[in-house]
Amino acid sequence: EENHCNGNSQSQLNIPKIKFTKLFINGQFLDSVSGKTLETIDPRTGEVIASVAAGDKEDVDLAVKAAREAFDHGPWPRMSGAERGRIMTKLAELIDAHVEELAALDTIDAGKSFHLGKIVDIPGAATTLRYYAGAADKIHGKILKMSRPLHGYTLLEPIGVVGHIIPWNFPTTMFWLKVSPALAAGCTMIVKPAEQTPLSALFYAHLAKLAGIPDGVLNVVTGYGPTAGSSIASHMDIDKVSFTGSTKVGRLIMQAASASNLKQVSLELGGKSPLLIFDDADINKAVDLALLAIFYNKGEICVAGSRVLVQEGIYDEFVKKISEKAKTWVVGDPFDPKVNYGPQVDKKQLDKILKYIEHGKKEGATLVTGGKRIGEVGYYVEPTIFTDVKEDSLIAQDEIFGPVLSVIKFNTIEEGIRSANNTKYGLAAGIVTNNIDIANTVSRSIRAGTIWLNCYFAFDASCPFGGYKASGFGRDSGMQAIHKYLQTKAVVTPLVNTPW
Ligand code: TXE
Repeated sequence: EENHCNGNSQSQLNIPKIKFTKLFINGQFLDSVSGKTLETIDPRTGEVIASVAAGDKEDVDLAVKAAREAFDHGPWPRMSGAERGRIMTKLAELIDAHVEELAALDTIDAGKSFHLGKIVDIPGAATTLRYYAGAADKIHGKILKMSRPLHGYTLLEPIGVVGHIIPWNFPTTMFWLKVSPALAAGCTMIVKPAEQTPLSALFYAHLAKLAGIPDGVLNVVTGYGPTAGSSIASHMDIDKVSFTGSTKVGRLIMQAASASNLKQVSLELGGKSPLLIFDDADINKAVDLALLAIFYNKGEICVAGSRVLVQEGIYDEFVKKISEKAKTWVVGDPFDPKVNYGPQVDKKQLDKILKYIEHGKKEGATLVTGGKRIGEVGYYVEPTIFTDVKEDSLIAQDEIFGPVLSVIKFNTIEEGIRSANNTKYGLAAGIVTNNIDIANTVSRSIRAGTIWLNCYFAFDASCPFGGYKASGFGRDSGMQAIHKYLQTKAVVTPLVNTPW
């Protein structure tokens, strides 16, 4: 238990000066029309960091007007892809120049590790931007091979005004995974960050202006989901909404899109991703991978390996080792480089996690380590592991979105596959084995958008990312993501002497 320290020591020292708290519309920082604000909270202490403008329908309307004007008449969709790429590359350089400050904003806003922010999240955002900057001048249609004497070709055109609604668990990564391909495609956009984590998004708006992104191309409307968020989903002049968040809100977004202007929708939703560990695995490596898969970012990650399925032959030894090793994970102030993870994002998530832990106990699973809140200040939860979990129980089916692992036993390969697929979700899966036949068979048999073989969280800008089943549809990341923000136009003309 000595590894679990409370996170409120010296917390005030690490709070950077908050420079941007207003909506960013048409290249200007503005108060909300209503004058309303929302308070963003430091999850290390529960204290208010800053009051940020709370946008609502009127503000979304202004942002959409600016984005529509920029799309219909502005330079962004009309300039060459190479020129868009040049500006995006400049923006990536500005992000690199502000790594510490940006990482600190995400740490105080979301309780994320400052160290990982500096080496993963923030530089990763610049990498994403550069990837799409390089793609911006390689977007083109095809010549068609027609069966009649016709000449046909396709044009890929930007889809128009995009609304991005993003969550709080990766404020930086999510922002750039959505914004970068949309910028490359020549779209204009409105981003609504989560109400828990508005700070870095506003800083990015400022950097975008410095880099030379024209006014109206990238607007940021901070605010709550049912007000600002739903105004985006039901707006009559937004052409596409790209959402990452809960399955519950994903359904609302689709309904709103359907009931308004039939805007296109892509959804990246929850998960209950399995990590399958086979008898032949190196058990120590498997234990470390399983711990990383569930406890990275305090379990607040859509692809968390929240179900570890272990084959019978190594099950007992695995359980013994993982419950011991979990105790070496250090929970505390996310600014401390020795700390593995910090507080959950807010009181609501903390309460949700603790409720599921109680459920797990009642359902008869064995709690082998953790299970409690740490301290009374901040929203810290112990690394928690349940074993002998029944695959149909609530803790094995619901997305807990916290540091709570279910360990489940399986016998044959077929049973492992069946158990892995026994979920409404299909975002990711991990497989640990050195047997190539098992690796290939299981990879093909699991209905999920990403399979990590002998690794986990192996993300890359070039790698398509998204869900099967109730984890949503559409792909962020990779070249596929650009096509979310494009549409195809076919142009056809008769060849000379074609009888028409
Ligand atoms: O998500 P919401 P919450 C899951 C995770 C978590 C649970 C609840 O299980 O515990 O969802 O989290 C905006 N119209 N994930 O309540 O509400 C909201 O303002 C339009 C997994 O925070 O879905 C925010 O910007 N927008 C997920 C965004 O939706 C609305 C990451 C996400 O918030 C809206 C986050 C509405 N009616 C949570 N209501 C992942 N896939 O990684 C809310 N929003």
